[in-house]
Amino acid sequence: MSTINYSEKIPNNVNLSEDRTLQRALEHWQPNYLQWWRDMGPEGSNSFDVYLRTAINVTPEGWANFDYVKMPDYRWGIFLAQQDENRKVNFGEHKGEAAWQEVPGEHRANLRRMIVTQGDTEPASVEQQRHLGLTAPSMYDLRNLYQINVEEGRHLWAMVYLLHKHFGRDGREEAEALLQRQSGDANNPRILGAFNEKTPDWLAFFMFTYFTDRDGKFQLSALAESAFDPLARTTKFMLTEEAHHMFVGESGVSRVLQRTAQVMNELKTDDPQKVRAAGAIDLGTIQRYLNFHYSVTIDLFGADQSSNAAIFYSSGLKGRYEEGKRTDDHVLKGQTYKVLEVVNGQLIEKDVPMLNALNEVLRDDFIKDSVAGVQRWNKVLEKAGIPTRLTVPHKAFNRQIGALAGIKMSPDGRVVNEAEWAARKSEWLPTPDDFAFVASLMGRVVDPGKFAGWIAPPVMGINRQPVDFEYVRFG
Ligand code: BYC
Ligand code: FE
Ligand code: FE
Repeated sequence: MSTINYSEKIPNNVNLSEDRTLQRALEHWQPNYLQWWRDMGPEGSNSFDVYLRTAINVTPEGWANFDYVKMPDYRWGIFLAQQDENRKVNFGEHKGEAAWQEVPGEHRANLRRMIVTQGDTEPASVEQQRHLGLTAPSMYDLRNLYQINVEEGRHLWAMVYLLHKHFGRDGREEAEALLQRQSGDANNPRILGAFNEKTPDWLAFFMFTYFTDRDGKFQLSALAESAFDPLARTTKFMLTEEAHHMFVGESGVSRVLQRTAQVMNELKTDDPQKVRAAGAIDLGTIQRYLNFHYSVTIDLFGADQSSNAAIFYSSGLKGRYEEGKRTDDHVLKGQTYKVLEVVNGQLIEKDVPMLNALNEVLRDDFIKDSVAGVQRWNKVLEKAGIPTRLTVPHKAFNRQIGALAGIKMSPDGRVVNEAEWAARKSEWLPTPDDFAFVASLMGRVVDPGKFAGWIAPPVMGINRQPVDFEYVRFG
């Protein structure tokens, strides 16, 4: 079933009405979700009409419909990619067996944990971005923020559906808990580190959607290989939505750079204070934001050696990025992979069993993908004749998870002592002064076609609409 049924209370393409018990359970969760959206979703936005896309079909061709929607009326629902009746498990110890339509008892706890962890990130990001609408640099950007927020809400629905359908009472309890944990809450925080950090301003938002939504891309790609077919199908569809989130981040940072380069050229200066005085964000601040978001995001891949990761893979729960395109045996027993470790103040590489290093394998795939976009950012500077380049910091910089946690490392990969770290931290990570400066630029600019002074307009609008289209009607 590729077309989505919108006549029901919960839009879906999973024949929800044929399972009354499940339908009732989800309809019971729905008002709690809406209450969470009103309490924790985008601040002050409930009465706005927003030009949003909604899924109408799960095939790659023309799945989206664009129209004005009040966000609390957004048709959040359950959309799984089409089923392949002949799908086989393509990695691990069950390789070659038919994909599972139900959860095998022995993998129940691990699958539930993974689905809960995935689900937890989605509302967390909405909470983190809750206040950004008040300081949007344009109506175009405001609409993109809201689009991302409603889709992250839908990603929560995707995981809650799996919990309700396949995990019984435990699943229903987990679905409630997903609405109760809160980003940054000291007593009941979100599960993963990056999702308890603040997203205080739009530069942070663009870095988050570039780097952290890209963790989403890689984790969802790994889950899209799962032997548990409903998880594979739902994450496959989520990936089609993720592309836009990363686009918002990549193009957002590009536009910031474009504006900064323009100011630097006009004033013929690379002095950060002069750039700031002219109302643009200096390149040093942009690099420090990048360093922060990159390092907290690569922590999301987990410990570099993890027996969980080995079990997830061998038992068929979670594959690698683009598992199907790889030419090895897809079982990986007896193979090794290089991970980093610090011994006597020196960073060394050591070979470990690959199955235990699969978090690191996925992290390295993520790193390659991230670096490519940073090079595209550098093209903006190059074209403007600015010699400075952005770089991603060393993998061991500012890490909190795994063997590299707590090591004092410069962004260019030197192990440094406490004294050097303390002296130079403010060159490497955003400072209170950086945050205060960026915050000082954040004012609400929402007249159609108008843009804040620290960011260039986009090349084109959304859904082939002009850049000065009325993307949000405030009513
Ligand atoms: N912060 O053996 P390890 C997205 C915990 S983003 C705090 O390495 P494992 C999105 C870990 O839970 C995609 N704790 O763990 C983006 C474990 O705890 P317990 C999200 C952490 O299981 C933007 C312990 O440390 N999806 O969709 O191999 C906007 C030992 O670690 C962290 C997923 O992550 C951390 N960073 O790997 C919106 C996919 N890292 O059990 C949405 C599902 C690890 O000892 N999750 N820990 O108490 C997974 O596959 C795995 O849970 C992880 C962790 C890869 C995250
Ligand atoms: Fe998501
Ligand atoms: Fe996303």
